Amino acid sequence: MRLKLTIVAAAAVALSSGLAFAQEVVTIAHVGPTSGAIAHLGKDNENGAKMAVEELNAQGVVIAGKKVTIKLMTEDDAADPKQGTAVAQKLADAKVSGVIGHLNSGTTIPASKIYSDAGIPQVSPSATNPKYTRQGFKTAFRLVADDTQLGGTLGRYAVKELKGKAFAVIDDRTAYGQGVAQEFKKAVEAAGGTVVANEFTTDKSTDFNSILTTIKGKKADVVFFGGMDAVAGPMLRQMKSLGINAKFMGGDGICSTELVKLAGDAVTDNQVYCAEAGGVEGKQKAGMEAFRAKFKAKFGTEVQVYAPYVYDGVKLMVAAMEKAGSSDPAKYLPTLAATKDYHGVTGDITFDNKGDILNGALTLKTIRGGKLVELAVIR
Ligand code: ABU
Repeated sequence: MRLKLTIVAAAAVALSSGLAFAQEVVTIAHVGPTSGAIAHLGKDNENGAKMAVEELNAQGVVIAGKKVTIKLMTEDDAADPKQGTAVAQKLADAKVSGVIGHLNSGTTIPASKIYSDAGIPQVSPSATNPKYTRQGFKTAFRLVADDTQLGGTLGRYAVKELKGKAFAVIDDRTAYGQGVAQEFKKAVEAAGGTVVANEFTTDKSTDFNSILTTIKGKKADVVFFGGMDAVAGPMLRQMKSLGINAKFMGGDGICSTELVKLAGDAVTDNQVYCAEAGGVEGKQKAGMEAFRAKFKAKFGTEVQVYAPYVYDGVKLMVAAMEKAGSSDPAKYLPTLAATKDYHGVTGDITFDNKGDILNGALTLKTIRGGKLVELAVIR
């Protein structure tokens, strides 16, 4: 009873003299599409952020000699550019210390202007349209290779290794889909292939019979789709119904564990080729495997594509705050920009002067035996 009274009295004295018991809280936001057709990808990314924050708080974060708590604010942009900018404005008004996101290029690019104006560092774990880091914003960083590298590598591979001759190119009219399809086409033509059909759809479409019938008529032996897995899955099923046996290729947007489920038995082994815009080799593979196992144990699901990149994004942002001795964006931004050889689960991260990852990799994959299988890591 006496001890209890002493503690209450000490607390009262501390409060009256302005001392606070609570630890300082640093808020970092994650934004991705956690609703809509690609909610599985948004939730995958959000879970990567949750895992990083939980680990950081468990191990203890110290900024300028003081222990702080990292708080994760999570927002849904529904992969919609308008909702993306509304959420970005909300985060700027809330004065968050940093943002990890968005997932889509179509939301990341317009949101990046708002973060830049507010001076808030933004690390995208997955937006691959080159424009994102070419606007001159000092606050924009990207942890993955871009569409020039993705589309270019896939285009060359399609002609040189898959020996494709007649190509059909479809895009979903988004910043990502159009960009990656354009880069693929350029690379195919430069390598000697012929584009026999250019078609487009939307990121919400479910019926592709008309464009696939046109493509069948043009006798394409490779179909490239610039878009996301939620559209690619039904497209593959409709290709099968129409008797189109062409190879099917796409960028990182289709390179998910969900695509395998969505396409189901509509695909044959070595029919689908895609590339994740990152990858690890050699000794670093063990770290990635450990991450995947920990993620599955925690959330009960496999990693889709980019959860490890979000995880690294949160941790390297907090590492920059610790090194700079401040969570004030103006103070830790130069340290974040100077990130060099940060050892993440996605590899060693160094930013170039645009905020892009230096020497980014791609992992080429195919579907075999109902699973995504790695073929090669390419730089
Ligand atoms: N990079 C694929 C998915 C995200 C994007 O829109 O860029």
